[in-house]
Amino acid sequence: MRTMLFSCVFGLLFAGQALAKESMNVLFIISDDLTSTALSCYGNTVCETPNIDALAAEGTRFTQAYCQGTYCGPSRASLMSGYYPHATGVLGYTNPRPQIGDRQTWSQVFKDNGYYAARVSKIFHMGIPGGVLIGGDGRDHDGGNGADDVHSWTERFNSLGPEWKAKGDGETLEGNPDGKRPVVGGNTFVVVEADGDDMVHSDGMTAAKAVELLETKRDQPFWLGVGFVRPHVPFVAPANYFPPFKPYSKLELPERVAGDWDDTPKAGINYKTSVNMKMDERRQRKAIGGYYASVAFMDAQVGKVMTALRESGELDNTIVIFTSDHGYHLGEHDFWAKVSLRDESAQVPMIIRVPGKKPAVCNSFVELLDLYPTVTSLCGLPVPNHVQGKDISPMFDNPEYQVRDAAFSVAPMRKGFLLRTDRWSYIQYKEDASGGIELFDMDNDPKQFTNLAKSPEHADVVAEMKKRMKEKLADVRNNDL
Ligand SMILES: [Ca+2]
Repeated sequence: MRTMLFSCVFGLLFAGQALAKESMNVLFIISDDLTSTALSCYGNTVCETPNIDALAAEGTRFTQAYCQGTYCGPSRASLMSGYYPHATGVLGYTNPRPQIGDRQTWSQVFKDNGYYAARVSKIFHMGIPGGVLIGGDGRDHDGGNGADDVHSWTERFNSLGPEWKAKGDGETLEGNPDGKRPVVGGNTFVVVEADGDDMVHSDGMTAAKAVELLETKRDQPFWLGVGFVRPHVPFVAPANYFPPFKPYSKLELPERVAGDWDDTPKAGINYKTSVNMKMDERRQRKAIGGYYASVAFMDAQVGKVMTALRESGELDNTIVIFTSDHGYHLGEHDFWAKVSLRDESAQVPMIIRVPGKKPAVCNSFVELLDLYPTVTSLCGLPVPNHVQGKDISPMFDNPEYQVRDAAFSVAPMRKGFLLRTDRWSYIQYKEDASGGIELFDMDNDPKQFTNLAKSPEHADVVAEMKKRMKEKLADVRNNDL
């Protein structure tokens, strides 16, 4: 009996050591406000993103990945906590700790299992640009750490940068029809073609810190979160990233149709439009150019981090994820920025490179919420019961594998809910849909010009999707909180 117990304990210890030595690392790179439509590996022919493309060429690129909230706060709180936004009720710009109590966040599972878990810059919500300028959410609380969760990290690092105050050629595009408004901060469309190099800016510093951490030899495996703040406004990047997009007049605006808004419920008109931003076509084209230059700058920083990972010798022992917290409108329907539940805003780029798996393109529906259980289980760690996402790891062997037939996302600011199936994009405003409904046929109308919600031939589809939405919301709220 005694011998048995001894060998049992010894066996466990030995297994534990073996696990620690063979454990895979995790490198989680998340860009802010990045739409997949701006990446060349997702088909953009103007904005070149060679470093993200290189990662896509070695990993699985997901074409139908969706965020769970279409702006920073709820999306990040959700993917890190493992709960949908309406499960925790974190619908604004805070971290989920008060709601989740002692339940583990994604990185915390790794930290609690002997990993070095660190973040560089924005992983949970952080106000941009205010938080980058002075720290935190721009109101200087929590010692410059914004809506961060201290329990998720072994170490954390912020990258303070000048944002709109960077020296260079700047212009405020939004709310500035007479051109007299100076370059301003806040959530404002501003372009700055900045003097100096990458290291002037937050993302340059973030890449440098990530490189330093990857070069540091340590005994523990790591979970490293690298948060880039571009292409979030202000569109600030070193001037050398702008020439491919100039003159701005050559940039094309997205296809538009007359009367596009006539069948859109009021809540479906995005909070930022060409009209309320007072942006003429010159300013619109420049906004696209400034966004693309910011994407190109961010892509170059991804390249630095990937080079460091390769040179560290750990590439083939590291799961690499690249994604964004939500998408972005670049003038489709005269909408700009996030919040909208149309595909441009709710769908996200997602690339996952798992050592030993063949490169692939996967068209199955996945959600940002799936990262937590998937990566945790791939690393052989226990996935907490509370987690609402699904383990998509079979997709790395079989890209046809499916875990759900619809993706779900919310825009709490508009009381909006999206259920996206292969055929339909169904959006409703308010829980009883009294704020309006949108239904788009994604096979025949992928640009979402014609709202079929009031079409008599589609009454059955609307009724069915409404029922499914009600069930989904009940399911989301059926949890241990
Ligand atoms: Ca964001």
